[in-house]
Amino acid sequence: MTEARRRYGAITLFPEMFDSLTGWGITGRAHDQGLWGLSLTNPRDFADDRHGTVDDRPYGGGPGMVMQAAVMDRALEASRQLVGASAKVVALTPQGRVFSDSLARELVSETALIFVAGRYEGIDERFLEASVDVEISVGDFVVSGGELPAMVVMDALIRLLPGALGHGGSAEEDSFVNGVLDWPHYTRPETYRGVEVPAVLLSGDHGAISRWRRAQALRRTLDRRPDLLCWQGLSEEDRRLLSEWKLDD
Ligand code: 9D3
Repeated sequence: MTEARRRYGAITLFPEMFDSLTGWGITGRAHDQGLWGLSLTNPRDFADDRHGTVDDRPYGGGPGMVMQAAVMDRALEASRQLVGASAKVVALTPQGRVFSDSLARELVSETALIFVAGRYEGIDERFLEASVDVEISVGDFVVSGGELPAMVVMDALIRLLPGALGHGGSAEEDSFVNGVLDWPHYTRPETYRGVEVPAVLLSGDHGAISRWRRAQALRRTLDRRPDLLCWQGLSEEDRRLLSEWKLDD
């Protein structure tokens, strides 16, 4: 049994932004290979009036505008026609569950997903309550709309599709999976601005190189992201590498 093609939909006032996902890099190649497809729906096409109005002033007052529930529901109905009636609906909102590797692994198991990207101050809560399965935030910072967050989430899912990374890569080796950051990388020249590549990497001793890389990864995780380090997951060898901490390398 081969993995089913993923069908993704996006509801957005700026559908052209998603060209960067279909057109470039790993996600673009996976798209060309037919691993995933994207259907775009613009709420503007489902406005009540001839001007394409999709927003209105917030009840209770205050700044900004709110995307109307009825417009969003008509756009969602149209997207379901394209993506499939059973698609789960993901809205990108600053109030959502913070995105993570584990949420990516949950979502990639869905064959069909519709991503709703808001603009202005947000989307009418009645649409979110009635029609959205999960709200996702990409972190505790503010961006100008849901499009870039939707593309971040979609990129993370597409990388997990079998075949998307080609032969060189494995999604299992990526950081956050095993709770350890990457080790430092070097390429030619051997000396750059007076800084030499660590000698062990030129030694040809593959055992020593593996131990050095693992030690660097563990130390950098402890140093920069101690919240990630999963102590129970460490081997005896890992514990020894960490205890041999030296300031000079
Ligand atoms: C004054 C309250 N602001 C909420 C934090 C208003 C507001 C700012 C920015 C409302 C919406 C937005 C647009 N951002 C998103 O739609 C968004 C987002 C984000 O800003 N940060 C992290 N994840 C996400 S997902 C969607």
